[in-house]
Amino acid sequence: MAFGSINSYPNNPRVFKCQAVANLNGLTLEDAEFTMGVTNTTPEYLSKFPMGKTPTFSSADGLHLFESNAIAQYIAENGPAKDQLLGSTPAQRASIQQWVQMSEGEITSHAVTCFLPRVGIVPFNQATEDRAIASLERALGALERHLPGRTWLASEEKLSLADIAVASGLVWGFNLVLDQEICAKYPGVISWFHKVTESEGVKEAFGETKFVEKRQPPQ
Ligand SMILES: N[C@@H](CCC(=O)N[C@@H](CS)C(=O)NCC(=O)O)C(=O)O
Repeated sequence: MAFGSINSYPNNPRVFKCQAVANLNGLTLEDAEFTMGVTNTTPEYLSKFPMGKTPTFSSADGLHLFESNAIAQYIAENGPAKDQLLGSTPAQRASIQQWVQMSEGEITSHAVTCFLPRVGIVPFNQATEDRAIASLERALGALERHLPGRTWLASEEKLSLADIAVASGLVWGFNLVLDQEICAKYPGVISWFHKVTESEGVKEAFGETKFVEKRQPPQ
């Protein structure tokens, strides 16, 4: 029996994160029937997920969650990889949370700014995109300073939810705007990203990340 179901459009990096955690815990997630802009505006959906956004999660025993990091945390709590993913001491758990929260506020939100005009949801604005790329580079710089001497972001021995969340935040960035010229400045981040996304359980969820050669404004 599936552990729960996810509502989302296809190829959503926020779902890759949840699926990777499920894989590491040996849990199955189902894809619910979902059409963006339709399903998430229905009274039934809004009664369970009041923001009307995606991804959302319903567990087999009736828990409904929105916010992808809360979903990933809940899935992480429910299996043998719990301590690896979330930490087993207060210090480890706080360090992992630090990166999980950083991934949404400092990475994913700026990557989304670059994604939306490319799928026609908002008009393209060069100044807005430049600010988003500068913010993404600030986060890349932080990661590049943090990684030397480390294999994983938050725990010494093993990949944790910190690595999975930050890597998922970077996917749209690498797909769309963090091109070869930018990536060349952050070799430590690129090598860590490959290590995360080639790890057992993560690679099946993320698939192959396409890196943009030269960023272009949307056509
Ligand atoms: N912080 C939320 C962000 C969710 C989010 O903004 N989802 C977008 C799609 S990527 C959405 O549903 N947008 C629809 C809307 O804003 O109405 C999370 O991590 O789940």
